Amino acid sequence: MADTFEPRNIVVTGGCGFIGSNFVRWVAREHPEVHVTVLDKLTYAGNPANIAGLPADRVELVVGDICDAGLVDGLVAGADAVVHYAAESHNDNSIADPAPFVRTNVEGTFTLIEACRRYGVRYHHVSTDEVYGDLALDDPARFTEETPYRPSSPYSSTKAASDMLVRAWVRTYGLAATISNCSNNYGPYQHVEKFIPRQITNIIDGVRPRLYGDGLNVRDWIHTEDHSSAVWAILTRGRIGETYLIGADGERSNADVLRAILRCMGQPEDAFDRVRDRPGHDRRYAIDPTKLRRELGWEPKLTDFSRGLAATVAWYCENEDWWRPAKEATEARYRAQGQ
Ligand code: NAD
Ligand code: TDX
Repeated sequence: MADTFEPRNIVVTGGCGFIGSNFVRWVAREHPEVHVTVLDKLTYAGNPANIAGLPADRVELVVGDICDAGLVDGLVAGADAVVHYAAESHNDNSIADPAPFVRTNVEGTFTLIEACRRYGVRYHHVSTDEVYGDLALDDPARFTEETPYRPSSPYSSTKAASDMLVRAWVRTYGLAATISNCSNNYGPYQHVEKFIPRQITNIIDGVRPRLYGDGLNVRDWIHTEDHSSAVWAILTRGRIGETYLIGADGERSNADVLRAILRCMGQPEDAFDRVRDRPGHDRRYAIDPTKLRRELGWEPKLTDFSRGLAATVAWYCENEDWWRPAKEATEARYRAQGQ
């Protein structure tokens, strides 16, 4: 399907994080006509190495805070579109210290949409399925665009708040915005605090993986490449003011994912420890992506989870230089939480 909006200059916030950097590399590969300005504060989760080696005339990094209205104004004024990935993204951190989540996720979004409103710039808001709360394991339902918001954690409540700001700006000011709510991403460049990279790197280090609670919680996994193609489809062909759910029919329990990692790495399937559960731990997420598929003709490509997981394991085995510097501090934080 042909793109109906053809941006040439886009600002990608959080483009040095996991999903943002995968999107930047995807755009550089698939759309060489597009210039990308990455705006990233380089928090503990941001790493310029994630976008290193891309053509300097097409991808530029500006180090700064999305809450800095003056900086944001200058960048947005010269752009056709803003794709907003920057966030504090980790649930466990939000439970330990919610303050940066409110600031970056709520105030940061406010700063960006104000600038987009001022300059009439197209805005795409990257959000999460966690805004819908959770489902019971035996519930036949999946989340749709009509599911009421019911966030559980400090992280997901700040993402829900940011979605609400965008919806209000669309209705009140006519902001040219779309919103996507995606399920759990996996793939290369994901921080070692997250479930899959944490367990892979623990096994590399000879440390037993850690499963929260009974491990029956279900997450709906999608490869980050498929998330990127979906965001591009929505940015260029989505209807203004609409929300699209992104998912690839990838529901799996944490215990199953962990056993698959152990198998893939030649370990016994029971070589893990159960640890203290996450407070307020959501039971199950599940996305119904019908609207995105029907309306925009989007289809995920990397739907073979075992293959994607094996490639991800191989990436962490081959890129120890990338993750090693973050590992010790991350595990120290978990130790302090009894996890
Ligand atoms: P991440 O933590 O890996 O990356 C976040 C990036 O944002 C980092 O580069 C960080 O430096 C930057 N950042 C943080 N605060 C900033 C600020 N104030 N100003 C500028 N930059 C700042 O996160 P991720 O997992 O890549 O998630 C990216 C986005 O996708 C988030 O909005 C998240 O809510 C959403 N999302 C994530 C998932 C997932 O599975 N990880 C699923 C659905 C949606
Ligand atoms: O060591 C662990 N053991 C464990 O059992 C860790 C780190 C996690 N878990 C469990 C908790 C979750 O049920 O694994 C599941 C996945 O955990 P995370 O990787 O922390 O992801 P989650 O909390 O599901 O949130 C992710 O998906 C939605 C992203 O971090 C969010 O940014 C996104 O919005």
